[in-house]
Amino acid sequence: MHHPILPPPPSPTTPTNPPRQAQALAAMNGHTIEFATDFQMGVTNRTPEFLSKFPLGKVPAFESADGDLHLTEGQAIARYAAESGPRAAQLVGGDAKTRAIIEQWSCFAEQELAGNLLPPLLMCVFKMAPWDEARYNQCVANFERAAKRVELALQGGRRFLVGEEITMADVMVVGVLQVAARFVMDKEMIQGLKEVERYVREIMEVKEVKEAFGAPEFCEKRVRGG
Ligand SMILES: N[C@@H](CCC(=O)N[C@@H](CS)C(=O)NCC(=O)O)C(=O)O
Repeated sequence: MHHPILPPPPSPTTPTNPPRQAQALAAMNGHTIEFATDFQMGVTNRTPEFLSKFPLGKVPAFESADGDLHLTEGQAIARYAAESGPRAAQLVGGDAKTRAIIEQWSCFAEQELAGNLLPPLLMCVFKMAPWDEARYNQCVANFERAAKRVELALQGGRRFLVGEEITMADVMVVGVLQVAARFVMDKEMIQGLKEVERYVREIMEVKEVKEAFGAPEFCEKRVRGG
């Protein structure tokens, strides 16, 4: 059903998760996302054909099978995958209040979790940004504060962020947390995030999530630069 123009799926260890999150959500609805295998960053996304569909030249970028829909912004692509199929009401919510809460977690995953995780990864893993200790410390502190918010939501052994079944909220949040676990959410930080650790492990056991993200890995010590 989906024929997106997307870069090849990033490995589960890269922070560019939106294609993986969409892949898991599409699979829950019985669909497969086809990834472009010949995508070359900085080349394919500069071609007139790509720019005519996606003027900003950014990825992830998605084209529907009928060619009628062109989307960028990972969150919107994931939402379309979640809404396209029999489990739509479960994944995005069956009423306005539930939909708003699930949307809140999706925004939170992108802005509070991914937004604070990305700068340290760009500095220390991808070496695409210069080392800046003050910024690194601030981002890690902001990330930890956001992760504590997830910890609070999971108190009492809750398995899902919203309701009693997996939703898009879990896929979006765990999509970022599992990358954080590999690089930033280390032994020291996880001491205060025991429910988060359990939750990430449990959600990553869900078949479609496991197929998209692989097995969870928790680092001993967070990456650093300098
Ligand atoms: N807000 C967008 C960000 C997408 C984005 O910044 N993509 C980068 C790669 S991770 C890109 O395509 N850069 C190419 C460019 O800036 O020309 C999303 O969440 O999908």
